[in-house]
Amino acid sequence: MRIGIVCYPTFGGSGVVATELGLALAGEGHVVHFITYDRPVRLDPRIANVFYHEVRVSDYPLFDYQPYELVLTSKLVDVVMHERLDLLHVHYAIPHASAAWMAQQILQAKGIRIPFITTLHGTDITLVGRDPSFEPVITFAMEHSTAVTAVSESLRKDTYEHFPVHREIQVIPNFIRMDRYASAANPQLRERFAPRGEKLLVHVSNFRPVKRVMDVLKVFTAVREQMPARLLLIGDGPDRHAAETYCRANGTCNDVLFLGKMTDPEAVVASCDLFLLTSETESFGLAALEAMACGVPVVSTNTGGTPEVVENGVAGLMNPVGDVEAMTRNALTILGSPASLANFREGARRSASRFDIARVLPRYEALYAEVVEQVKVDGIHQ
Ligand code: GMT
Repeated sequence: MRIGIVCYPTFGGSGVVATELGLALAGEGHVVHFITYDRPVRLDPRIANVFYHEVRVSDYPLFDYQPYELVLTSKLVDVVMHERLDLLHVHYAIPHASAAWMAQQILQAKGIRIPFITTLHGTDITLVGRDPSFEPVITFAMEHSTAVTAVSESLRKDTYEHFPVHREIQVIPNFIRMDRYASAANPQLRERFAPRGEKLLVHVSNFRPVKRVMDVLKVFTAVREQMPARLLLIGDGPDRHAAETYCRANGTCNDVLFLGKMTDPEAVVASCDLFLLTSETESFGLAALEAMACGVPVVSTNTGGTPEVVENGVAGLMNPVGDVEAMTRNALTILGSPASLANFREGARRSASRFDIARVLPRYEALYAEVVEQVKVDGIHQ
């Protein structure tokens, strides 16, 4: 098939999932065209069957706000026509789903039928989407997508709760390439980050308030009082300054390492002992799944879709949002003995393998075949 993928090219999980999906599809012989404003961070241009189309918005001085959605729409029309695409798959509803719908209507007027699938990733529904000013557009775009998927049961439920949507939403969970993480641990990195044999805790996020990064620091500080430990923070974002200020105030700066954004965090994560995910909510928690695939257990909050990903008591331990004491206890339980850590490590990897790409990719391919057929038979939903 000839597939167009629209996503955010940044470090967020939705962009990572879209890119990995496209690469896997290309590996199966499909031709995949990425359409977005920058090359997705994990997109290697040397890979066969993969193409990238940049959406460039000119900065005409009349516009205080550049009309990205319209430029994206025009680009979609152009790529669908000239690359003879069979379908579009847009990741993250805002503004990709409504742009895809507009492109579909324009193409219809030219006699071209193109189905589009919208995959909901989380904040498009749970945070941004709940801003009432977005509601009518997102609802409309979901209703008029040829198919809609959500990355967890929890997100599917949230979508029905927060939007007046009546159509079917299929859950296709995020996935992981287990082989990519199999041998990621690096003894030299371990030696560098834990020179005195400290336990290594790690957190990866965009440091937005929803991640509750201060809880990560509080848990780490409490764990460090019980055992030699260091914390690696991967990513960057609005709460980084507050995190640094906290470390300075608590005298933990030497043991908290801010590594910034990384395109391949697995080498570092795999060399750690425990992943902390303290979020207010996560539709899925891809960062936790990546850690599990590396054999790193997770202490996480039990909200949103995370309980569908982190098997409590097997891949890690869960606790309510904001319960720093429980998180500390859980961290100490996992790290408390070599036997416990080894058990959780093994459980984490086993648990992650439920999401191996080999199980998930065929579900997307089946859906693609279905929507292409549906549009042939029923035409476009106006
Ligand atoms: O977590 C973020 O803020 C980034 C966001 C994104 O759009 O990339 O992540 C969302 O999508 C990921 C991939 O499906 C999920 O693993 C994350 O749980 C989800 N984030 C939230 O729901 C907060």
